[in-house]
Amino acid sequence: MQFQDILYTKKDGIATVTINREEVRNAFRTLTVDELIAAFKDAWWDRAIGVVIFTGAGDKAFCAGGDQSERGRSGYDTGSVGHEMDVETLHNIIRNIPKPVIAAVNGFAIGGGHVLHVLCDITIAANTARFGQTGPRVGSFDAGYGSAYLARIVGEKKAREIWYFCRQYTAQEAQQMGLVNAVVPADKLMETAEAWAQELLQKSPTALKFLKYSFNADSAHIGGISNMAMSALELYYQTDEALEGVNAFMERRPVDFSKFRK
Ligand code: 2NE
Repeated sequence: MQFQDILYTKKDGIATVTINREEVRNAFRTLTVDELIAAFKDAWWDRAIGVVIFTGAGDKAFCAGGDQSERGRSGYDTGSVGHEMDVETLHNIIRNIPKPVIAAVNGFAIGGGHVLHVLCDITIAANTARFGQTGPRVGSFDAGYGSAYLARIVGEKKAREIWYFCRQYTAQEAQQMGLVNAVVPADKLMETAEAWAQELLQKSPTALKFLKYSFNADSAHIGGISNMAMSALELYYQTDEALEGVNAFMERRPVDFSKFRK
């Protein structure tokens, strides 16, 4: 398969999906999301594949979320793809692919990039990784899986802190709050992810599939919240308030939301 924004390889039962936009800390644009969906679909149907590893190119970032240079009043630029950014389908495919997905977080997992690792079955972090949400700072939110499912993992208080304050957390802090399964030296990240994947390949694929689906079933109602949240986000992006957030980031200036307080 030919891709522009991602790398996709398959070897010894493991599919590796890599966001390849290092120059923007692996932020995703509309095309990136489409390519990620295509790669996950391929891994879904390939009977030789038992586990997917999801990572980012380089040593700085797993993913810095949506590409803010492509964001305007009508949301993310449709680019060459011709339709709106379909993050919701990407979230659903990571959740529903009947095979474990391991996030190998090699740097920043921030904003929508943080949500992507949260949705993976397992997260292994480099000791250099940093985690956090930025929505309320850049005029965005992911009030579906990004918030409600995150709260299941780290608890309500911590999830609210993560979203409201937009702080960054180290890999060690992330492990303490149950957000990652293991922290390893950066130069051992991929070999550790592959070793965990190999271990999973020794297990019954059908048992793993039913376990994944049973874990999912317990939080499936969050899908409805996601539908609502993504639709609300489209409307929010049209406002001056949301534009102030993205413009401040792109102009490298402090953000000023004071006039939007009600
Ligand atoms: C990721 C982070 C913390 C990295 O900081 P640092 O200091 O290591 O790098 P720097 O200088 O900020 O970034 C390096 C280059 O990458 C670009 C920057 O503009 C910069 O470009 P140049 O100055 O070299 O030309 N870059 C980084 N992230 C980008 C992004 N998301 N879009 C476009 N360009 C980006 C720091 O860069 C950071 O905080 N990035 C922004 C994170 C963010 O706010 N993401 C969007 C959240 S909203 C979202 O993802 C979303 C959603 O909420 C709902 C649906 C869909 C998406």
